[in-house]
Amino acid sequence: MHPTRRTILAGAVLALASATLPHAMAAKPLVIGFSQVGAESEWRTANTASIKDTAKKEGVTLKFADAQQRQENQVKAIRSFIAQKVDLIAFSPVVESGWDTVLREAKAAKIPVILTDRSVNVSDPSLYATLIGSDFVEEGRKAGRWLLDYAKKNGDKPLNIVELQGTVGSAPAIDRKAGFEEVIKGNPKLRVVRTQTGDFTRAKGKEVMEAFLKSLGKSINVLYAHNDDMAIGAIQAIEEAGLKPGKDIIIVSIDGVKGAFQAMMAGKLNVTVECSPLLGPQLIDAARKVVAGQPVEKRIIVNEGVFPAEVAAKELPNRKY
Ligand code: GZL
Repeated sequence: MHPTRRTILAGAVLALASATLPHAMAAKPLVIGFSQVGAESEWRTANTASIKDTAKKEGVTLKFADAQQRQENQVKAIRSFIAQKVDLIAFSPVVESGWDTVLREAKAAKIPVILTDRSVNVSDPSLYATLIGSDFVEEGRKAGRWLLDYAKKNGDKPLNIVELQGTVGSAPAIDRKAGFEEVIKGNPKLRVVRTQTGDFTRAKGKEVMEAFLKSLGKSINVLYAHNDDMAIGAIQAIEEAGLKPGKDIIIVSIDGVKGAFQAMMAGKLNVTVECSPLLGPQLIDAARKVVAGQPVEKRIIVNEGVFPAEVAAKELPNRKY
């Protein structure tokens, strides 16, 4: 074949290949295995929706597993993601401890891990790439500061506080308790007289508040709940006991879900400290960077506010969860 003709033909083949190549070699969608704590609260429902919606919008293949608040189910899910050779594993650890073994298996399989929402206690911090979530100690401090201010404005009389803790061993329960105590220890008239877990659910929050009321009755002045769902459950118990939530018993809570704003508008809750569940966009962004071998911050903090009852009606229309 004449050289010129051969050159033209080669050029045509190259042009055809390069026209089809991008399509044929289009990056395959990112595959993320996500193990979720469960569906225990309004907050969790909004967190799951944020992650699923963002994955869908971003063309990410999400393999999603609900652990029903059991660590063994999360470990099983992570092992299944390893077997499926996903590109990245992400999870919200139901409790802080007991993750070293399975995270070492992920590392051995060269699958990066991202923590969302809650942290873990591991011997080797390289077992996860980053933690995306709130500062729970600061959320506890904010709750404590609001109560200090309330006490000062109300004659600084002694206040008996009952506390509904989150899931035993979980980062939010440990840290929200620590932050709150750190602040209220500054006023000896504020005393936590009972503290027990309500496992972040409305049902358990109501059940434990009933027990508090049975043993302490009208001597309870304040309820500090580690999340709005337990506070809303407790509100039902307080009303069934013939007392006025938000008045006979001041209620301080955390999350900032719509149910809390509605309770504040009804005068039954006094303040909620925001804890944003809308972590989907930050998770997908960090996942793409980690898989591409780009550096990410070891700790990505979500910034949040405090919403007292006075602003509830104005703020509710702006709430996204
Ligand atoms: C906080 C999250 C907690 C919420 C609860 O980031 O882990 O778990 O405060 C949820 O509502 O159940």
